Amino acid sequence: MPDIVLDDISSQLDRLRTEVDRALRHYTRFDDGCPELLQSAIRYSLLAPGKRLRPCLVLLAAEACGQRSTTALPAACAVEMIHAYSLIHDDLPAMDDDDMRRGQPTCHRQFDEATAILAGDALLALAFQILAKDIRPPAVAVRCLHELALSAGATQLVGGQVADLTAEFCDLDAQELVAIHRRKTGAMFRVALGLGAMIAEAPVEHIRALNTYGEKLGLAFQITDDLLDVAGEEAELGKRVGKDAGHGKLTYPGLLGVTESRRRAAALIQEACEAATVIGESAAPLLQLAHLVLARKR
Ligand code: GRG
Repeated sequence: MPDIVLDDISSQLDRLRTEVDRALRHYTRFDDGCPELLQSAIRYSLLAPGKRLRPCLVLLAAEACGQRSTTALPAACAVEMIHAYSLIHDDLPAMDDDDMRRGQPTCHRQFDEATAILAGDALLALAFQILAKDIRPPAVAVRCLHELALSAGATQLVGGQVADLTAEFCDLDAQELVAIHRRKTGAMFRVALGLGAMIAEAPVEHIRALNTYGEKLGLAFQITDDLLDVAGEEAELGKRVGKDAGHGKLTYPGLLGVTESRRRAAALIQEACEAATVIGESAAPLLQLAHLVLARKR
């Protein structure tokens, strides 16, 4: 893919990220009633410099289906809030026990464990509040609420996290690993695309196509994440580490090797792009973004 195309999507993403960050700041300006400590912890984690990939996917899906991105901005923020809550909780001592996130101390390190748990809880609730309040018409809002609740809930994000924790130090096969990541990472990507398409009131086959694109992109994203971790570990330790030594988590490179993991990521990106072509020319930015994910360095 020529560099110029990836340059185009990169500048489009910069524009969308700016819109998302402005809206996130707006939604976390609590007039009164929110304790100062809680507000600080929410804004500290949510506004930290993440890639904002999932909210950008909401906006790109809406644009691909003929809707202005601003109409989907509340849903983009809701998805980023669910993502931020999941990262705060995932970093807690009871889960991954991480000290750093997005280049800064994790929420529970910067504040304390109780505040981090409660900041995550508040973000989860705020996501649904925003969808209910700011998505129009109400019938579309209800569909979005239902889809996001499903994706963030016991059978998808939370269920995937439980399956991941339960599988620590177990010997999984590739199918089991994919099943975990389909829920843990794939579900939030899939719903990001789905919400954008629903807000644009796209025909059902376009919503389905974008859900497929989102799930495949999410799985590819997870593989590239594992590959970047291995590259980082190699640089640090001078050797390849298949399982995360601290957590006993199995990764794609640990299970399949680096070459096969790269091949799988590329195949998933290809499949994602094929799914999105149903939408037509307006899906071009989504195809470019998929290639950007494959080439990503962070
Ligand atoms: C606690 C319910 C619950 C779920 C946690 C998201 C998650 C599930 C765990 C985070 C750990 C992890 C490595 C998940 C895989 C998905 C992933 C790579 C998340 C990080 O996403 P990025 O890279 O993060 O998009 P930024 O900071 O850029 O938003």
